[in-house]
Amino acid sequence: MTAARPGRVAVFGDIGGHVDELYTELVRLGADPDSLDFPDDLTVVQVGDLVHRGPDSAGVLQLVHQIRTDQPDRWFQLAGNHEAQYLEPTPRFDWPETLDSESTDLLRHWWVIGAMTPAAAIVTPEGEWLATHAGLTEGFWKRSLSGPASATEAAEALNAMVGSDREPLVFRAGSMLTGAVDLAAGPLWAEAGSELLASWQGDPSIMPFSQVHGHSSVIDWRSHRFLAESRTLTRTSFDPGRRHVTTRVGSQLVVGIDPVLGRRAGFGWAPLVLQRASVVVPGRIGRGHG
Ligand SMILES: [Mn+2]
Repeated sequence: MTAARPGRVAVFGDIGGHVDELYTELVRLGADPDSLDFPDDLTVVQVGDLVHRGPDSAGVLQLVHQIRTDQPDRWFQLAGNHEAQYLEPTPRFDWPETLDSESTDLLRHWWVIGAMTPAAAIVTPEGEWLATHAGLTEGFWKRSLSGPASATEAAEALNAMVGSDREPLVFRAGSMLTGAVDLAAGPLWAEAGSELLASWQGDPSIMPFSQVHGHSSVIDWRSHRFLAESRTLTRTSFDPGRRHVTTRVGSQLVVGIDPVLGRRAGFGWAPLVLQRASVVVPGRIGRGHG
């Protein structure tokens, strides 16, 4: 278990191969433009999908690898479905790009040593947040994790699946892969509106912690088309300057931060910055294999 000291925790959405966008945001947060040394109060959680789509996936991985080597325990990496393309055993999807062998080896290495995990918890004075790539659906929380009461316990249960015979559950698909809506879709695949948010609408009061996720969004930022049912949208606010979507679920929040950078980016976006926060990644150290 790793806990960084309390400070600013910047949660980055899907980078998708946009190394220049990532660099610019880190410098905006106070990282040194040359060394990328972080200011003392800054820790990063990245929710996966570092790679694919944009111009330089290998460059993104090299940048992240350099930061993590130079500054241990300042960058916590989660796995997205695009990283999972290179892990075993996972559902594969058709994608026109393939990473080079160095990039592939790095992702597999991170996974087996626990340096890239399904989940992290972020602890703040106001409460706990669970960070995953796609969000934790109510069905997965209840049936696959037995309903953990805190984000730290949820992250612990998710991360403990890796390297166990339950590991395939981490990659449980959802409608984006199968076409069929699944209110127990897994934390790397749940679709934001129809699966993640819809799953908690039966009884929103039972979601025990807030969540932050990437992967998909209840708004198409280009067309401004909404991709969720009206009872979700009435509880949702949009921050187009940062490309954040915040939905109230009972007394908790679900914040979607996938900026949908696409192939060319070229618009404003930002990580979600939580104050007086610390990151807890159960299972990250001492898992004993790899
Ligand atoms: Mn994704």
